[in-house]
Amino acid sequence: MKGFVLLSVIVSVFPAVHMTLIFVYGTLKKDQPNYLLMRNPDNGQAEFVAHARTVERYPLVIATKNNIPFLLNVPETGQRIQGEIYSVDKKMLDFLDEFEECPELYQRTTVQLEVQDGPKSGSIIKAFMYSTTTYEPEWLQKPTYESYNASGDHGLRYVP
Ligand code: PCA
Repeated sequence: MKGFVLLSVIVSVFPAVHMTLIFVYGTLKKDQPNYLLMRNPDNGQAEFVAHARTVERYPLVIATKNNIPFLLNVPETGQRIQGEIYSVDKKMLDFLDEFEECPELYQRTTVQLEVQDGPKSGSIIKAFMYSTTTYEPEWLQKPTYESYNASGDHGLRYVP
């Protein structure tokens, strides 16, 4: 019983121990087509942490007939990418892995981020993101974006 009480206290004081940081740069961002999936409690918990941009430059392109955003795992080309950091529980992480067809379509890799607001503003932190190393060579010739917007001037409407 004592052990249980102690454990409960530890879990309530450190609720973040079971959480994972995820950087989203595409359709999962606020106001983008798949954001509501992260807000649905049936999928798990996701808490907004901060806006951030990648420390490295990457090509963020829109590809396939469904106009899907992909951050290509090719550092030092493209731009520093704008996105949002969320703290997610295991249930949401599992949900997102499945939704993003990880590891077939995207691979969950780690990325270094510069935090842009909130208490950790200015610091460099690491998080997971869904990027891809399995792209068609011609994707490297596509226009790149610093900040993805499904309804941007590019006119490439995302097909869910
Ligand atoms: N969903 C993930 C990867 C690209 C996408 O559309 C995201 O928003 O980060």
